Amino acid sequence: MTDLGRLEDLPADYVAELRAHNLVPLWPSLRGVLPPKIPTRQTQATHWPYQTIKPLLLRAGELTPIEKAERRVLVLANPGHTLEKMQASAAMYLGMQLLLPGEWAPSHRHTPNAVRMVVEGEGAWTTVDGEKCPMQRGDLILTPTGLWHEHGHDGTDPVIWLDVLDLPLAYHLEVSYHLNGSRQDVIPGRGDRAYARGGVVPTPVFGRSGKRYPMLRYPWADARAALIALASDRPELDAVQVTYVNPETGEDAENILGFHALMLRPGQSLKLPARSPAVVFHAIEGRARMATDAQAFDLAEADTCCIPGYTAITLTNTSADTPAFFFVADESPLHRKLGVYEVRPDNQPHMP
Ligand code: GTQ
Repeated sequence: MTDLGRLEDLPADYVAELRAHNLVPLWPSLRGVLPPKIPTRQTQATHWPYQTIKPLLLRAGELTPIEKAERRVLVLANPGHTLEKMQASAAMYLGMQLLLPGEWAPSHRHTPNAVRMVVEGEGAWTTVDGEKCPMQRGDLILTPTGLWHEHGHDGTDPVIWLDVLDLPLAYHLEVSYHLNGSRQDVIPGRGDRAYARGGVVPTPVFGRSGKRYPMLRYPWADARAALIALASDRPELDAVQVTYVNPETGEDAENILGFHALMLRPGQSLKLPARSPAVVFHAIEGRARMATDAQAFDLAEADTCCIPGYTAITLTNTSADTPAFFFVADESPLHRKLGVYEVRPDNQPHMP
């Protein structure tokens, strides 16, 4: 590859004149923006242990009343992007949110898509678009773009959940904003009950709901049962994984980020090929050793980590007698829509 001309090779007065006219020569920066074979990634493999987050989040509960926070969240910020950017990867934002008994996080809606993965505690609920979704550990609750949502808590102990948003993307695209609303009227009916059986969807005489988001709550009990059935029916299957989809269309549950649940059999070591999207793993039950070519760490129960794109991953269940279950969030729907989704089983470029 020929070396391209540098900025220093140009006369200073020429560069100054270009700049004065808001012009920049491409060639000194061409390799920077189009690097050979593999993109430059700011995202660093980062591990956020729950035992570190939890006491600090409970402290936030003492320091800042909900009225002063609106959403009491500690953001899981990737140092590779600088902490101020509050992003886990190029498109993903992660936050750990605390709601104390009796508190209410008022109704709002915004352009970024969000989901909640419930980590700990009983008695909280999120009302989304009029549907009151109970929050139990491991449940996935969607709050897609534009839908009103508010959180409340009728239980006796703190409730903590993980928020995953495509906020960095929306912010970068200059489309991120919110609207405040008033307490929603709860409309009877629950998508997680109506769509409780895969392959069987409600069909009133005049046709299906046609709703873009017919199912807002995905109970952990059902996803877990699906994984256990899959593992026992398909002993040869390496990646025991399910994807959270729209039960009417089979498409990804949300437009930008993809959501999955993954099971590792006792003692299983799973090799995941390098893929273009960054990935977030959150341990719902059990634990695992997470390894890339560059580093390794142990994910304990309720821990969360982020791995940059184009990175091969080996996940090992360190328990010899119990399965481990993970919530997985990634940027794959976005990459597919953009036509840049790529798998590199041999670590070589496979440009689509
Ligand atoms: O619960 O609606 O972590 O609006 C960031 C922004 C949570 C929420 C976050 C939000 C929310």
